[in-house]
Amino acid sequence: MTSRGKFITLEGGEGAGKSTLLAGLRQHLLAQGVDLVLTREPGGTPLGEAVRAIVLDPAQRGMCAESELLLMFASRAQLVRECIAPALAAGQWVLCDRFTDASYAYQGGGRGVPEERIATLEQWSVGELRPDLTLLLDLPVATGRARAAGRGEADRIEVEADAFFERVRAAYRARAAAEPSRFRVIDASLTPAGVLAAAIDATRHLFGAAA
Ligand code: Z5A
Repeated sequence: MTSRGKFITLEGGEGAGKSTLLAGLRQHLLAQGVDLVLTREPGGTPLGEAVRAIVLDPAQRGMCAESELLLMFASRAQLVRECIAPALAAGQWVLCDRFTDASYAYQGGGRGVPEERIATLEQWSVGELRPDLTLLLDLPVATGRARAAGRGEADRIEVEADAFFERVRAAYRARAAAEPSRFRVIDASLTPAGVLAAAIDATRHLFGAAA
């Protein structure tokens, strides 16, 4: 019988270095012989990528918090059914750039949507699926924003004020503190090599453990 693969998610604020880490961690896991699927949220499926275009579109500035949250979960419900659950069931590992913790941080912490509402949507669209490991790249807001600043036009979420991103960061940290066995908080102000080394260290316990 094929044992379930491992599910790893990357989280953090703007410019924290998730994409940079994803590339390095991908190389490492492939070198370990892991059969790996890379994906992201919002996105990862044709439907999810269409949702991503809408939620990041600066022209959608009138989007209310509830619509934003529901769109994130529409993308997620599709991604779980079309990609993540089948891959894990086939024994593949899944490395996902953001997952449900982002909704708690951005729509919960950032926008003020009550946590119970997010939990209801999580139960409905994700069921019992949770990551085996969540790497939280933690960085002062100003540092992350400075890193992201050189990338051209800001998307609809990136134009939010610093106070919004401070609430997002606090919500992420609170989630990590509440679930220390799932989260590994990584100091994202380290060099890219330092961040990767910390992430590799955090994945060690996933190898060889029966699913
Ligand atoms: N969102 C939401 O609201 N609710 C949800 O449920 C979900 C998402 C799932 C899209 O996310 C948006 O959707 C996001 C949250 C929201 N909005 N915001 N803001 P995304 O993940 O696609 O976009 P992002 O958060 O804006 O990621 P990013 O800004 O692209 O950052 P990153 O991937 O974490 O960083 P990076 O591209 O690897 O690095 C940024 C720059 O820093 C780049 O020049 C690097 O070369 C540099 N860098 C990276 N690492 C380092 C280190 N260690 N030192 C120095 N410089 C570094």
